[in-house]
Amino acid sequence: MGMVSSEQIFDFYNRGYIILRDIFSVGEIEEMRAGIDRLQQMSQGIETEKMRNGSKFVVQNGLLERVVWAGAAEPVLLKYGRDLRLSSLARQILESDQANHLINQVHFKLPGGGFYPWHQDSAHRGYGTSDWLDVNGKGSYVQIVTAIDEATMENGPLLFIPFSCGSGHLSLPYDKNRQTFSEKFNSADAVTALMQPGDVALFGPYTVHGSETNNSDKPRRIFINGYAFPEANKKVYPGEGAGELVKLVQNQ
Ligand SMILES: O=C(O)CCC(=O)C(=O)O
Repeated sequence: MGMVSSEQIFDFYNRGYIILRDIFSVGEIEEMRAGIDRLQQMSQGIETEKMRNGSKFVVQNGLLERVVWAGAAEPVLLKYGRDLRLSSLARQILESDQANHLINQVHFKLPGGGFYPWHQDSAHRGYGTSDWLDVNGKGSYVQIVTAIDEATMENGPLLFIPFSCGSGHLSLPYDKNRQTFSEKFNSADAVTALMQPGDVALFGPYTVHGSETNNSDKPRRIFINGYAFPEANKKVYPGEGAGELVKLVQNQ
């Protein structure tokens, strides 16, 4: 028995994303949030980008934007990034009993910050370069987003374009500070992922997604883990231990 049904796996590959409710308990989210708060403390004094305690801290316009390979500086985040539930989900989606753990990252989306233009994660993985090969022909990658704070209409929730994954990699233009316009998808189709703390969204590398600026007065934090099918990735990711080949164990 797995974490998701065959219908959910179909949706993942067809619509491009699925959202699972209540995967982590209130207590577990509290533990993650405490680690994330400590990361924010650790970021003091950083103006742009800096490696600290094995993680990479990225600050934009005076706001902490993300911590890359967060589990090096805060091992509790590596523990949860490799939690049996996430590992089991990655195993079912990738149909593999091992994967490279490429992403273990926190997005802070502090008030006034956190805009992400429409994009496909295949571009970030290096699709079309020697860094990346879609070895299983189905994307070879799963992005798993755990909501730490409630995602509301005001605080820049994740937005997905359903079925945008159908044509594979779209070579969309990408400028972090500017919205992406393309005739290859219709932004009017966007679906808002309203999530509660402990909910988890899963999507593939070809799903067009993005998010707007946080217009609320509280952070909208998410914890992201990305797993790649073995041999798909050749890129060296920043962070001590990033990219390790791990066993994907099935949740009983
Ligand atoms: O934090 C966000 O809203 C954007 C997340 C994202 O683009 C991703 O996980 O690939």
